[in-house]
Amino acid sequence: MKIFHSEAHRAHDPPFEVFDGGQRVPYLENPDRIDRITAALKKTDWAEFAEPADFGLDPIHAVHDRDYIAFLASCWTEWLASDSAVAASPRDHAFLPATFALRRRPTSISSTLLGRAGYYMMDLSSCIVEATYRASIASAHCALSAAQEAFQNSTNAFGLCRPPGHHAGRDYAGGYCFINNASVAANWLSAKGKVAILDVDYHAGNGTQDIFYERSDVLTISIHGDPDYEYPYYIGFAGETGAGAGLGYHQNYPLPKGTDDAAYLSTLEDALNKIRSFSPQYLVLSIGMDTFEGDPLGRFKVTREGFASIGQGIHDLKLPSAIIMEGGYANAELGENVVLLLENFK
Ligand code: SP5
Ligand code: ZN
Repeated sequence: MKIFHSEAHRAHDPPFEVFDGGQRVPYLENPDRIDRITAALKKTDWAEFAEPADFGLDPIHAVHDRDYIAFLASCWTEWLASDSAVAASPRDHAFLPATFALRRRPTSISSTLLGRAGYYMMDLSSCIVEATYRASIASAHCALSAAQEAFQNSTNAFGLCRPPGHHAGRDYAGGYCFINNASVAANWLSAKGKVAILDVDYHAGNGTQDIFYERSDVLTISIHGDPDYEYPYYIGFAGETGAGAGLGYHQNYPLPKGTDDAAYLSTLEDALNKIRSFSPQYLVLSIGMDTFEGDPLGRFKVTREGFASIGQGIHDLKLPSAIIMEGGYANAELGENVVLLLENFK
């Protein structure tokens, strides 16, 4: 299986993030995650590493707001220019606003850097540093390359994306995500045929949900911790099933704390049947290993055997699949967990 990977992710390494209560903690979505996954894949005899192709910005602009992408491109340099303390020790800093826009159709978006940031960022867990923009574009190109492989060779491919993408919406960053890699890939594939996106990251794929909410040509399904107790809190509930032409083409499966393999797999079966009834030509699979019993951010109890069964169940769809890396923060087990799921698709 082709594994699309770019070293551009490595320099995107914010020194901290901010947890609830204003606690500064080391950034959990760190470069070591990719090193662990790469090391585990290199031990197999089927992983074939490749550089992503350069798709430019067009397929990214097809999903994201132009001004938002321009904001991502320039905010670090603007911040550096506006603050001498940042310029003096850039590596100790990460760019974040402290005021956030409620989406109430403002008559204008403040032109100040922090005003734009509060509009384009939804939380304190997607820190921007110098390398963030470049890493995000390369990450999207890994996803597009996997989609292209699924299309051209009717096969499965893995976009080893970092930063992840499923919390980023058309015009906002959030949850370590800046560009919605899976959505960019799915939108690109949707010009070739019907696409289903299945998101098995522990967190609700709010960005993906938002982007396709009014479309019927891309079915979106997310299985995740119930937003009644889990981030991103305000989206991902069972009653959200699409709107307008997209009504009936989105499905959330919010699950309780402590969800184990058996409970997870029975929900997955339901999701897979929904995908079968849609009869798509392609699958975009957002994988997050933060459903793992040992994950520091998750509250599910999925085991190693669980990941193997999840992979097997999804592979039974027999669809050309672009598999896209999202979250998973138990770094010591992350590589093996990815391989356990992925080896079904080799
Ligand atoms: C891609 C992805 O998995 N993003 C997840 C972003 C979650 N950020 C919210 C962090 C909330 C921290 N809560 C502290 C719980 C520690 N036990
Ligand atoms: Zn997650």
